[in-house]
Amino acid sequence: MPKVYLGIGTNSGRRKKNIEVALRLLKKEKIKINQVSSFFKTRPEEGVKGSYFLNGVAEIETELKPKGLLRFLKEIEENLGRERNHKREEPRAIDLDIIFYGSLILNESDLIIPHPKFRKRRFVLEPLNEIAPSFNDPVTGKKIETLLKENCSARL
Ligand code: PH2
Ligand code: MG
Ligand code: MG
Repeated sequence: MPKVYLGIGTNSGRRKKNIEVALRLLKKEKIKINQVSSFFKTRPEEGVKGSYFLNGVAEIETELKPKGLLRFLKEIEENLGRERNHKREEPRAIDLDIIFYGSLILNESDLIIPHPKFRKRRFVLEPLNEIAPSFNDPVTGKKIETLLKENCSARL
């Protein structure tokens, strides 16, 4: 089974609790959680309102195909109180994003893998570098540790 990396973010409600519940719900589907990174306190970026985020990543293995996994992640987000028509600038109890699905490259209107913005996001690269520094981004062929150095060191 491919190694799948999920970005996890929360900036409303009881953040730690939200993460615990999301991880518990993930295990209910045919999902094995291999590793979970530390969670970093980060400032909301890209115009999102509200106070600080807790951001981390998890490495999972699953028999679900990408679209099935996406559907399941949305279900968990809804279980945690996120509305279906959530506006992108509003705070969120939980946000679960597929960063990588093994070495798959997918470009569809409802799902792009690898996640199109992760290379610029320190709040993803930093925790990812903690659990998978040598993982290769299938699009650029670069390792996570390289992407982190290249894209985020100027803002250290
Ligand atoms: N997610 C976004 C936009 N901005 N900022 C932080 N710090 N953490 C996030 O997870 C995040 C964000 C879109 O989902
Ligand atoms: Mg997101
Ligand atoms: Mg999302």
